Amino acid sequence: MAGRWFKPGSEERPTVGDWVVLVEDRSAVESLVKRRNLLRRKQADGLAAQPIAANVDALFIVTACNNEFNPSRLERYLLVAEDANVQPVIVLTKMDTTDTPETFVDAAVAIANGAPVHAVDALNGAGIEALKPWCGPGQTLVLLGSSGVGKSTLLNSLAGTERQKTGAARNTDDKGRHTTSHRSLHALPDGTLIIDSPGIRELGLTEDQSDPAAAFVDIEDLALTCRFRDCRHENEPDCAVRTGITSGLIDPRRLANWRRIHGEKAAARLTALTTKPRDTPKRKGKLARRPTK
Ligand SMILES: Nc1nc2c(ncn2[C@@H]2O[C@H](COP(=O)(O)OP(=O)(O)O)[C@@H](O)[C@H]2O)c(=O)[nH]1
Ligand SMILES: [Mg+2]
Ligand SMILES: [Zn+2]
Repeated sequence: MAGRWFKPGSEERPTVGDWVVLVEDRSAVESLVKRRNLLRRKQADGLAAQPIAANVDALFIVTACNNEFNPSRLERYLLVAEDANVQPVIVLTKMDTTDTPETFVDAAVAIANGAPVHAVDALNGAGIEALKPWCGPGQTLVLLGSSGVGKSTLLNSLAGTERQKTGAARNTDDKGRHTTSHRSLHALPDGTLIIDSPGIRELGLTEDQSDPAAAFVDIEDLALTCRFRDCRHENEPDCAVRTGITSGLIDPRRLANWRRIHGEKAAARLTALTTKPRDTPKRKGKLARRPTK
């Protein structure tokens, strides 16, 4: 890609899943074809959004039937899918390692907002038939989830051959090493395109992304009947959300996660207001010179 591609923000740059027009001798990218959608996450510096993949038909949110399973993290992934208007599918790997995979399935269904939830043994293929409706010619899937949950293993099983190296998880904490180091797109024999990615340690949400909407529809709906429009569901009188918790309608963990995400959103707004335009080299220099504590 010519240097001019690196002048605008990273969202304007071709990313995995994009279609591009090449110059006639195919030596350079001429233009970027308009995307259908773009999955993105917040960058480590908190400023710009980082593209994950473009033109995606389904986001496979991969987690395992073990200690890695975390509903609050799943809710973040659901927001990422919602932001891009992409169909989320929750895939629970390692169902062969537990006697009670249904407890993980039930916990995922409780927060999935109707998104499909499937338990699989990614290693030996049990259960992966259920993922076939999202496969086929022209279908582009993205695998996202923590390191070691079995994303690359699932890709290999769906492909029928070893496309990606996989890593043995450490037994102590169920966390894997980062065996996959970069995003890659794989064409399967049946025409499916699968984008494998390294594990995401921390899933930051961008300013506009962190507006909990459909992923927290139960809380948002109840909030409409709080006495105050800007109710934070803390000490305000006539708070319908807190009443919902007392009556068992809302899981307190969910409200805590909703609050945390709202707090991050406020912080992101503040950053956006107090910093110069994104991606400028000047700003980066400034950050680099800031004294470390
Ligand atoms: N028993 C079992 N092991 C799995 C399953 N999925 C992945 N693994 C193992 O978990 C480890 C990490 O898998 P890997 O695909 O590299 O995870 P990734 O970091 O998400 O790509 C490997 O040792 C896999 O063999 C599964 O469904 N069942
Ligand atoms: Mg991997
Ligand atoms: Zn309230």
